[in-house]
Amino acid sequence: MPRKLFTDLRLAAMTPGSPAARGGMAVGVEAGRIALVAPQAMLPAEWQLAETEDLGGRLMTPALIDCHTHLVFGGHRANEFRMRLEGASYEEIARAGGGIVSTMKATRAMSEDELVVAALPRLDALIAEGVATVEIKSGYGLTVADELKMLRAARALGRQRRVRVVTSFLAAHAVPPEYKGRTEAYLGEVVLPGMEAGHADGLIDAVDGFCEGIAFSPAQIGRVFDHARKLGLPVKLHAEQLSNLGGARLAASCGALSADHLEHLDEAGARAMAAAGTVAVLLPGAYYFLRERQAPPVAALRAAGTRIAIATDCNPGSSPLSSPLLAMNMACTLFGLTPEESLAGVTREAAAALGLSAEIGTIEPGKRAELAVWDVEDPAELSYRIGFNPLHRRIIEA
Ligand code: DI6
Ligand code: FE
Repeated sequence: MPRKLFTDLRLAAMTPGSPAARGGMAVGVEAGRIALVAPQAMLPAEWQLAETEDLGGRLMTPALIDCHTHLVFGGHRANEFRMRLEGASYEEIARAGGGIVSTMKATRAMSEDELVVAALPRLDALIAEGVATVEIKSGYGLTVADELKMLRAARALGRQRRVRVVTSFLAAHAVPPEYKGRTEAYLGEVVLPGMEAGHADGLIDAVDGFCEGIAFSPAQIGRVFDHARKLGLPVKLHAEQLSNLGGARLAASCGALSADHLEHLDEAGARAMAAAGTVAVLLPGAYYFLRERQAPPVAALRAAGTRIAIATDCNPGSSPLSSPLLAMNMACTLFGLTPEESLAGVTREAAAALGLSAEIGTIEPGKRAELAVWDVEDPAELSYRIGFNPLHRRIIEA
């Protein structure tokens, strides 16, 4: 069995309690998994003859994980950006038939292949910053056929690049115009049957929803989650982004993997999430781009012991961001995370938000050999610099 040894690296292993970075380390890889993490001076005899690559003192972290994106979509919404700069709010634009529905129209008009071609440059931007796992949601098709088309495009992206794609079924993102005023019918005729069809085709890794005044109520999301439970699919939720409807508590009570956004979360919600092990996925790109004023309650999340992940939320309406490094910087500058929390948020905690903690997110024996090597000295530099990409390379051993 061929072994490969990476030497002379500063290691940010991201295991709980490990030092921020440790010099003089070696990492050994065998059969696609990490098999050895040791000080270079103490290599076991059986590793001394392994094929070796000297990384010249560079920093090694787990490959990054973008655990919340809407990477597959048609068109753009630069026009709405202009309208918001002139004073319209995101909610006003959505209620006037713009917003998610305008991207829905562009997405319905495109084929699966066209959606893949449109998404590839965004995926490549993530990969260029060290991403090896990306979550991609449906939610701009809003018919059974168009939702499945988006999910197939997401799976196809995972075959076109060396990246793990994890899909979420987000038909409960908006009510399409043909169901205006008939939300329950939309749930019964599109969301639930679409979930079944997508699940039957192996296209769905988790079920998501948008719990908000302009989208779905907690009771309606409850219906979606009940169906997911029947199919054995994990759930997650866009919650407390623009208002507090108690979505995070609902998500926690259903054992959700994550509740995401959370600007308007209260302390009870933070505690419920911590108790359920539901990860708080913070999305500073959306907060920044929508020029929100209320930041998520980071102190309450810390006090409750809620796990915190960071993601780009890459989407055309509220977060046209395809830089996880900038999301990390914004998590620090806008939300007050430490650089260590921010790095954990795109590695260990992002893995937890996808239910993949046993496979990825830290550098320790048994985990997948999915690594990022950076031309920086201190891991805090990854959050500190703006608009600069210090990635040396990704290492993905299959
Ligand atoms: N919250 C968001 O920020 C994105 N979806 C969601 O539920 C925005 C999606 C869009 O505006 O296109
Ligand atoms: Fe989102």
